Amino acid sequence: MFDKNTAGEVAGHKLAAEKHAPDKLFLASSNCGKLREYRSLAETFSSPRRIALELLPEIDRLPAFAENAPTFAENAAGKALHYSRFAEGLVFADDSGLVVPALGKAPGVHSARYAGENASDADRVRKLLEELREKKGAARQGYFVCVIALARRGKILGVISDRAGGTILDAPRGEYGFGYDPVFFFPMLGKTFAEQSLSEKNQHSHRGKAFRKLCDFLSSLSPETRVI
Ligand code: ITT
Repeated sequence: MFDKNTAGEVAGHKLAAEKHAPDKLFLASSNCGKLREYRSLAETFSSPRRIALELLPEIDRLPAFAENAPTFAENAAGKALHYSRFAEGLVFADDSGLVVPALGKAPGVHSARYAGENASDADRVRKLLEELREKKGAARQGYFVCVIALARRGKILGVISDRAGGTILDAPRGEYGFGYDPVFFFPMLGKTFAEQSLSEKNQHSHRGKAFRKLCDFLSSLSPETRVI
């Protein structure tokens, strides 16, 4: 049995330990490209607090979330809420995509399914280039959007977003990245996202910028909110 003082000390030590423990975050995603980027981001950019990032266990066996909303924010929030019911602790989801204003904001929220349900990255890129075949100059401008939603046991704690602007080339370039990266030319570095190393892309990308905001947001939460 603890006396009152000992119990108080134990609680104090526990809180102090939790203060210094990394924030454990579960990523709810079936996209390997996103997972690779978030793993690297969590290792590199988690200052001022460390982040221990893990893929949500058994995500592929859980009931899927249907991303049918008209905005990235609604889809990200819905996904995070849905999957947070299957885990103890903090769960985040990302809804992201490429927006081309000259195509009426397509592929946009439909980026993953732009060329049909079972299409590959190469199919999606092919379709995008086909739609842009007659477009020149400013009409080939586009931007990636990333919305991250953070949830805990069926409650949204925050929704954060950022974007990265560039132009769409008329042929793929580069071996890295995923999705539309080989045709997304980022003028500041003079390369496509697929010609950039993981750390270069993470420094400038929609996902990298949104993740750094997420880290700041996490540090602003009280220790009681952060821990399981
Ligand atoms: P989860 O929902 O399981 O996370 P998903 O691939 O279905 O995986 P989204 O609904 O957010 O994810 O769709 C994002 C699509 O947008 C993705 O499949 C790519 O085609 C594209 N995309 C998003 N971020 C990208 C990036 O950094 N580089 C290239 N393409 C990207």
